[in-house]
Amino acid sequence: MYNPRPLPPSHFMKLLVSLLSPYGRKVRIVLAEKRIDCELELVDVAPADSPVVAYNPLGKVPTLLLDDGTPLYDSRVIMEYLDERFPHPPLMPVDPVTRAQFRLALYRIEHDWYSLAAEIGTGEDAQADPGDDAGTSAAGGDERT
Ligand SMILES: N[C@@H](CCC(=O)N[C@@H](CS)C(=O)NCC(=O)O)C(=O)O
Repeated sequence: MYNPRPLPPSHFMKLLVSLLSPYGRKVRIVLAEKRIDCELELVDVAPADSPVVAYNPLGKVPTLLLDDGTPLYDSRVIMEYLDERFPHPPLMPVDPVTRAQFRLALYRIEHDWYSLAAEIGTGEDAQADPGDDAGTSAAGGDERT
C-alpha cells in the first residue's frame, strides 16, 4: 500500500534497489562518482507487498528516500535531484548542445541496451515476434544457427 507520509528523519538517504536493476546501477554510479553517503537497501520488487510499494506507487526501483523520508523515484528524477543537491562534480556539461547530446546518449542506452538486459534477465528475446517459433529477430536471428 502506497504511503506518502515521510519517514522519521534520519541522517542518511536510503536507496531502495534490486541487485540487477540497470536503472538502480545508473543511480549507484552517480552516488559513487559524487562520493555521496547513501544507505543501500536491496529489495525484491516481485511480491505485491514489496517494501518499495510503501514509498513508490509504481512499485519500482530505484526509489530514493531523502534524509527527511521524502520518497523520489524514477532514475532520471533521482539523478537530477542528486546533481542539483550535490553539484560538485557536475554530471552535466555546460553547453546546451552538449547537454542535449548527453541526454540523447542516456536515452539511447535505455532504448537500445536496457531491453537487452531485460532479455538476459528473463531468458526471452524481447524483440522476438511472438508468432515466430524460430524466435528470430534483428538482434539475434541468424547468428544463433
Ligand atoms: N523508469 C524507471 C524504470 C524503473 C524500473 O523499471 N525498474 C524495474 C527494475 S529494473 C522494476 O522495479 N520493476 C518492477 C516492476 O515493474 O514491478 C526508472 O528509470 O527508474
